[in-house]
Amino acid sequence: MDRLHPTSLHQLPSDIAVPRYERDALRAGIVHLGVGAFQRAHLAVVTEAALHATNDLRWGIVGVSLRQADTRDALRPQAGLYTVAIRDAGEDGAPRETLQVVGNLLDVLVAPEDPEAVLQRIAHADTRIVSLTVTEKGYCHDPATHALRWDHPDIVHDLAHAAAPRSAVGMLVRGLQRRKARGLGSVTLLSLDNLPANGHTLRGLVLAFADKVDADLAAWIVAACTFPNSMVDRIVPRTTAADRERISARLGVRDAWPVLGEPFLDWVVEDRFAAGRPDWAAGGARFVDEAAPYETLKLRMVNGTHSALAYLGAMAGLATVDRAIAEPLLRGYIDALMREEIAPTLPPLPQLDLDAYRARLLQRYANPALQHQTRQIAMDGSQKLPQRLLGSVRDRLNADQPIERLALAVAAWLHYLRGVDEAGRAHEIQDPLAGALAEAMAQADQASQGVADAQAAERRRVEVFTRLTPLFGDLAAQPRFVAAVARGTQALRERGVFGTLQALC
Ligand code: CS2
Repeated sequence: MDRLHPTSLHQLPSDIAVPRYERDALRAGIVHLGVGAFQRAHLAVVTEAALHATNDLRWGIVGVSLRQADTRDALRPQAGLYTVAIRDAGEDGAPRETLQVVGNLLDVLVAPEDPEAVLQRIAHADTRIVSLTVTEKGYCHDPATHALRWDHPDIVHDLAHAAAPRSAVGMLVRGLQRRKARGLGSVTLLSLDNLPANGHTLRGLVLAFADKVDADLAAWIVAACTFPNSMVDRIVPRTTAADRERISARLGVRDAWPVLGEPFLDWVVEDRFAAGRPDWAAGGARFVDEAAPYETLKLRMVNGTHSALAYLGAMAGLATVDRAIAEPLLRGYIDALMREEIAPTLPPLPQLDLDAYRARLLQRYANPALQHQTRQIAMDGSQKLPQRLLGSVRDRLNADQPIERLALAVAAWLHYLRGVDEAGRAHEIQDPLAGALAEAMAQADQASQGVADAQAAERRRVEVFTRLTPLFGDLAAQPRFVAAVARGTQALRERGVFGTLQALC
């Protein structure tokens, strides 16, 4: 089978969308750090729509992988072309798939192999936007305070090695340092990660690092760069070998690196671009003055319930989100969690029909064609829980409102951290703080040992565990929080996921 490539595009069936702009004339206006599946199914798709709508050829993308070479190795032989498969199910439940070949990825650089090439790209005259999807842990910060972790090995390394940064923050600052030295103009730094105030957070981290390097550089960044906040939403599960086979068969040429996504896509972004931007509205982006209310809505409703579903589902042996949400008890819990405990904490969004948003979300989770793994979402809990669940907890405690369902989601994470599901199957805890979490768990178990009363012992355990301040911050000292999480962990251990949910109804 031929490979997907500009020279094989003419062989594709006519129902598959392909780039219609002059690809050879495309310039790299965007450098994207973290060129994973999410960026290729979101930013690149919206950018492709903008290119088709305007034919403004300044907006090609150069992707950067900060760790692995696999994306570059797969996409170079395809000259950067790849397929986006949008999947859902028809009325009969059978999977449906729409394919589009995206052409705006001009190159993929692999930072560990050639950091110089990445710095040169950031400091290139064509570059107007540097965007990022490096996941929560890629920011090397304390999730509770958003402060840069000066003790993070990559940050320590990057302060000492100006020419070969490893972290996203180090790469950005050293790249901007070159821009400044070359007398190049403004640039927008655009975080597309699931962090609250993602632009603002990135700005704080970049300026902290830059200030350590050179105070003039920090001042230059303040004057030359903008950091718009944004909310991004599209479910993008990991691509499997079976996906690659199926998509290649339909294309009639082999695509080694396609991505999948749901039909839903939302992107709300602050319109503060220092050096222009593509006409992303053509791809459905919404430009606003302030993204914060949309971010809170999305992080708490979508990501908060996603994590809850992931931990409870994985512990109950439910491998995918659609199977988990098909369980009436889990669906009822997630629905009530949104309706009763999360929705009341949300900032007002006058145009939003929250009931419709909730119903739509449950429908998105039920999409059987995505096969989104609960264990994939369960990763990196220490970096996710603060903005997904703990903000809602905090708001409700302050308002003196019940937190039973939110606390159960946190308890489900603790339950999951034991590393074995309810059927005794082991799972690996993938988390940048895995070591600290295991240690906190062991200390918690030890502290509860001498306590005779089961309830008091559980409270003691949770109390000791929640002393992990980078995560829990002030919640550690909140007796109502500790007690509610302890009721959850005890119930989960004694009655399992379904027994616990039954009792909650
Ligand atoms: C998920 C998100 O993996 C996860 O943690 O909750 O990636 C989620 O699918 C997206 O944020 C949806 O927009």
